Amino acid sequence: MIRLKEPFGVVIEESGVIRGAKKTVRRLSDMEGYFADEKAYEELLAEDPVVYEVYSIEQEEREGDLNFATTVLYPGRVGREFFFTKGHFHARADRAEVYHTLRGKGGMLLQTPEGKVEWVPMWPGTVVYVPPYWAHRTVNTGEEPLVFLAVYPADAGHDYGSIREKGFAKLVVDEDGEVRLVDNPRWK
Ligand code: S6P
Ligand code: ZN
Repeated sequence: MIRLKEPFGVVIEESGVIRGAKKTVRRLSDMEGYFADEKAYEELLAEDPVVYEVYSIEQEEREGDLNFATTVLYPGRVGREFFFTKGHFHARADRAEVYHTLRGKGGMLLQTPEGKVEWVPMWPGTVVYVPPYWAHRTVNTGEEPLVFLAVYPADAGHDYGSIREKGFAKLVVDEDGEVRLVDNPRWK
């Protein structure tokens, strides 16, 4: 017998908060080794700013079901590098995802397992399709929080390992007020 779930609706507040959702906070201190400029990282650690918050509504890990979550990614930089989310492959790497940008300005860095990188700009109204097998990280290149809604399979899971070790092949940096993608010296 199939056990039917009850449908529901939630409100995404102007700020991106979903009340009653599971809240995950990522401070700078949770992101050791992620930013290229280690000296700038150590300096900013004194403040230990919140880099992003995630408000997620998740189901049991079952094929066919869906999770969704908002992310509030704050503006800021570590050295020249803009604040970003950790970034991950899905544990089930063939699971896709869709992002809908609600507020702010930035973009998504996507990368294949071989290291091919794409940059997709994000601003309110844009929808980004994350194909199966692509790692994904969002970057706030603006002055306001970047807020987006992600919808992803309930059995997708997260695989942070290789991104934590090597990062993405490109860094997103501020070069005299311009947003630039430059080679990541740590990428091998
Ligand atoms: C989940 C989806 C997002 C991110 C969130 C935080 O598949 O991609 O909800 O989890 O933006 O990023 P990260 O890389 O720390 O999970
Ligand atoms: Zn994802």
